[in-house]
Formats: sequence, C-alpha cells, structure tokens
Amino acid sequence: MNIAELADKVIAGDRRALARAVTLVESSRADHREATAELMERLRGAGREAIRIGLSGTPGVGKSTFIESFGSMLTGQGLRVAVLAVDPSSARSGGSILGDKTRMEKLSRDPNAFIRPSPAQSQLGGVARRSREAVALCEAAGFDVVLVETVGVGQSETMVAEMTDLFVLLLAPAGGDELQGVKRGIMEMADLILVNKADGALKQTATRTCADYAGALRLLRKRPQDPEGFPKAMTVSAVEESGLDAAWTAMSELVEWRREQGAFAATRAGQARFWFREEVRYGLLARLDAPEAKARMAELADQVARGEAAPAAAAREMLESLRQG
Ligand SMILES: Nc1nc2c(ncn2[C@@H]2O[C@H](COP(=O)(O)OP(=O)(O)OP(=O)(O)O)[C@@H](O)[C@H]2O)c(=O)[nH]1
Ligand SMILES: [Mg+2]
Repeated sequence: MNIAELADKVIAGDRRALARAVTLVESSRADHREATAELMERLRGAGREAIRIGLSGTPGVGKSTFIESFGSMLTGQGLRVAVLAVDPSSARSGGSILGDKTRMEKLSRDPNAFIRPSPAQSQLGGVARRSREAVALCEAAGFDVVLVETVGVGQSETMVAEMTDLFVLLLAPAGGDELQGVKRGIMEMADLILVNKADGALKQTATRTCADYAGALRLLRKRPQDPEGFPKAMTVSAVEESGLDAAWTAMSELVEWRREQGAFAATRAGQARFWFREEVRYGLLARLDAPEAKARMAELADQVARGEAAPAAAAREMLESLRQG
C-alpha cells in the first residue's frame, strides 16, 4: 500500500480512502501499525482543526437518537460531521453504532456525514488508541465536527475525554434519588450536561432534573478552562429536535472562549503527551508478548521458582533482554 497516496486522498476528503485509512489504523498487525505511524505523521501537517466532541450516556438515554438529530442539524448548516464510537464491548455486540444504523438512518445516508462503529477489540486501551487515531484521520479529512460516542460505564469516558475538546454528558429525566447515580468523576469531566427527552409527559421532570444538575455543577470546583456559566446543564429533546440549536451555540461559545484563552491548545498538547505515553507503554507490553520474550520469561520464571535466581535479579535480566530486542 502506498501510504503517501493514501494520505493525499484522505486530505482531499476522499471518503473511500478515509474508510480504508480507518481500517488500517484499527488493525493490530505489526506492518499495519508501522504504516499507521507513517500515515499519522503525514497527516499531522494537514493543519486542520475540527471540534471534537465526546458524548457519553447510559444505555437507553438517547445517544443514537441525539446523534441523528444533532448531526443532521449540523450538516443542515453546511458542516461536515463524523461519528465514531468507543465501546470496548463491541467485540461482542458487533458495534453499538452499526447495530442501530436504523436510529441514524438519515445521517448514515447524508453525504456530509461519516459514521464508523467502534473497532472490534476486547481491550479498552486498544479500542481507545485506535479511535483516537480515527479522530485525527477525520480531522485531516476536513470534517468540521467529530462526535465520539461512548456508553457510560466508567473507564471509557476517561479515554474519550483524552481525545476530545468537549465532553457532553447525556442524561435522562429522573427523580431526586437517581441524581446521585452519576459518578462524581464523570460529572467533573462534563462541559455540558444535556437532559434529554424533555418532551411530552417527561418535559416537567426533565426541567427539574436539569435544575438539579445545574445546582450540582455549581458545587464543583471551578476549572481554569471554563468561562463564566460553564459547565452548563440544558434540556433537549432528540425526538422533537428541540434545544439542539442552543446546545450547539453553547458548545461553540465554549470552544471559542477556550481558543482565545489558549486552553484549547493546552488541552490538546496535554492529550498528545498522554497518548505518547500510552503508545510507549503498549509498545513495551507488546514486546513482552513476542514469542522469544515469552519463552525467556517462562524460563526465568522457572529458575525463580526453583530458587536458582532471585525475582528482582531475574526481572533485571528479562528487562535487559528486551532492551536488546
Ligand atoms: N421521549 C423521548 N424519547 C427519546 C428521545 N431520545 C431517544 N428516545 C427514546 O429512547 C430510546 C433509546 O434511544 P437510543 O437513541 O437508542 O438510546 P442510546 O443511548 O443510543 O441507547 P444504547 O445504544 O442502547 O446505549 C428509544 O426508544 C428512543 O426513541 C427523546 O428526546 N424523547
Ligand atoms: Mg445507541
């Protein structure tokens, strides 16, 4: 495969090339990882900057419906929208987005949208690294907004927050007791809380829930990356397509402010550091997985078990052998 050509096509906005590039970055084959590194290096200079939005919420809260309406609204305004997912369970389910393309029927047919399910990997770390590269691919391909969806189950939010500029938490209308159900750590990550399903019989409850969360957000420690009034809680209805415009306005305001203050670039710089460290960590672990390393490991473990070597000394020897490898 000619990586230079692929990079050029991605930058030119060729959708098929983009899809091929995403497939490449999702592969764990050693030669593909190498090609990916070259590809990402080439795309780095494309000089494009999308707004990357992380979107999280528990199953059934309306993420797919929201992405369909919100994404269609944005493409309606002439913006190009990419949708990716980080879902470590997708190895089983076949991908959360793929499963409900029916819920994104309009968006999946939209020429200005690109939808990609979560890569099939069993480990969150693997899924997240690949998704992070897919985000950069979409950005280089000229998408204005990249939405990264994740199911609200804890760890995956942290990973998504490390690859996005904004973190949006989607919640359902709920009674007072359920308010505590949202983990503090996730609340602290949110830039915007959207209480969905603010329609019909649920409207009043949604308004009350929203006020409760707005109160809870005010109790959190002030973050340097926030202007006055953020993080913010708002109501939306993905089905009735209401509140979406206001939500987008709030997101744009926040991004603009952060760009002016330098917080936007600072966050991305911190993220680049994070992923660099992750790559090194995974690279080291991958070395341990090589057949020769595994054999050496087993050999040394036997020696330690027989009392022929102390654990620390054997470990040093192992690490030394990796250094040469
Ligand atoms: N009343 C109302 N129902 C909604 C709204 N948004 C979504 N729903 C309904 O909530 C249910 C779940 O919606 P999905 O969009 O599939 O939710 P999800 O968060 O993607 O769910 P998972 O993919 O399982 O995590 C569906 O029956 C939707 O029709 C809304 O704005 N108002
Ligand atoms: Mg869904």
